[in-house]
Order: sequence, then C-alpha cells, then structure tokens
Amino acid sequence: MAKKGLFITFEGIDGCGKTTQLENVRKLLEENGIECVTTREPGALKLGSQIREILLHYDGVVADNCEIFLFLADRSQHVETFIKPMLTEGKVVLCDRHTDSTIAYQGYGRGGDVQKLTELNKIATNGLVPDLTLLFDVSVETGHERAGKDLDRLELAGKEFFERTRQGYLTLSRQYPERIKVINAEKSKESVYNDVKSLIMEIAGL
Ligand code: Z5A
Repeated sequence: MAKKGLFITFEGIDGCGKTTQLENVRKLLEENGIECVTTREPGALKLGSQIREILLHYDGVVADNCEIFLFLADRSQHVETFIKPMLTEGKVVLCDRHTDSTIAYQGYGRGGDVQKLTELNKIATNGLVPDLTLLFDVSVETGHERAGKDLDRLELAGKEFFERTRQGYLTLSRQYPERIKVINAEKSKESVYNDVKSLIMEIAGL
C-alpha cells in the first residue's frame, strides 16, 4: 500500500534537545487537528525495548558489528510493524532518532564504513526515507551539560567520539540538504522552537 502520512525524524548528539522539541511538535500538530504519533529508536516496541536494554546497559564487551546489527534489528521491526502502518493510515510519525543516528554514531563516530552502513540502513528500512529530518546541532560540551551525569554505555565513549559524531551529522546535512535541516540548538528552548515551528508548518501545510 502507498505511503500517505509524513515521516519526520529528530536527530543530533546526546543532550541536543531533540526530545524536548519533538514533544513541542506533537502539541503543535494536535492543536491543529493533525493526527500524529511519537516514537523513538532504539526501543519503541516490546522487542526493541529488549534490544535497547542490551545496547545501552550491557556491561560486557559489545563488538562493533554486533552493535550495528542490534540497532538495525530494532529499526527493521520498528519500520515494518509500526512506522509504515502508521504512515499508511495517514498519520504524521515523529521519530526520535532513525537511520542518520547509525551513520553518525556507528559510521563517523566509531569509524565504521559509511557506505556499507548506508546500504544496511536501506535493507533495514526497506527503502523508507524520512520526509524531513531536523538536526539539532550543539557543541559536545553543551550536549553533555544538558544530558546530565548518568552516562550510559554509549555515552561513556568520550568527547572525541561525540565530536566525530557531530561532524558526521553535519556532513550528512550537506549531502542531503533537501531532507536534513540543521537547527542551531545552542539557543534557548523557545528560540529553537521558533525555527522548528516554521519548518513543521511548511511541511505540514499549516
Ligand atoms: N544510537 C546509535 O548509536 N545508533 C543508532 O542507530 C541509534 C541510536 C538509533 C540513545 O540514547 C543512544 O543510542 C544515543 C545514540 C545511540 N546515545 N548515545 N551515546 P537515548 O535514547 O537514551 O538518548 P538520546 O536520544 O541520546 O538523548 P535524550 O536523552 O533523548 O536527550 P535529547 O533528546 O538530546 O535532549 P532532551 O531530552 O530534549 O534535553 C536534554 C535536557 O536539556 C533536558 O533537561 C531539557 O530540558 C534540556 N534542554 C533541551 N533543550 C534545551 C535548550 N535549548 N536550552 C537549554 N536546555 C535545554
């Protein structure tokens, strides 16, 4: 069945403020009578929540390819059993992280093969691509300050890792300028929301 809804993803390094803005967008759409659902990766569904637990809290060594396939397994289940059915129903799907996280973190951050990861993403999503991606850009310092002190397994990867990840995101935004819109997320929540709002109003036809 053909896709009818809108698929919008929220991306950026940890603590960039994307979850805060996703919630603002949900309210904006609902106030305007637009049906939407919010979701996230990893771990939106029952199967995914078990994968998320391993990804974020497993205390042993996780091989790089194992980490990649866990994120992709979560994504594949999420796309087929949740995102696509919601889009087919005509809903707007607001997703906290998606394919660009894998390219930015496992590719640019961890040094994985970006081309191969792009192909693997295509397999995991069966070719589904977001209609719009909001990239919340902040410095690593700001992100860490906002994220707080409880660091999970991935967050313990270090400052250089997050710097490479941030730069990876910016590279993606230059590669896909039509889809990925960079938002300066160093500003206040209200000011960031103003930028978000105009992009959302445009794509949602408000
Ligand atoms: N990951 C991956 O490696 N590969 C993949 O393919 C996928 C994910 C899908 C998931 O972590 C981890 O998985 C993630 C990438 C990796 N981490 N690493 N490392 P998660 O789901 O637990 O969390 P997260 O997505 O990284 O972040 P978050 O906790 O949801 O935070 P956020 O969305 O970036 O920010 P927030 O919750 O909106 O805001 C954080 C705080 O800052 C909060 O107190 C806000 O009130 C405050 N805030 C927000 N905006 C502002 C502004 N503008 N000014 C001041 N304060 C603000």
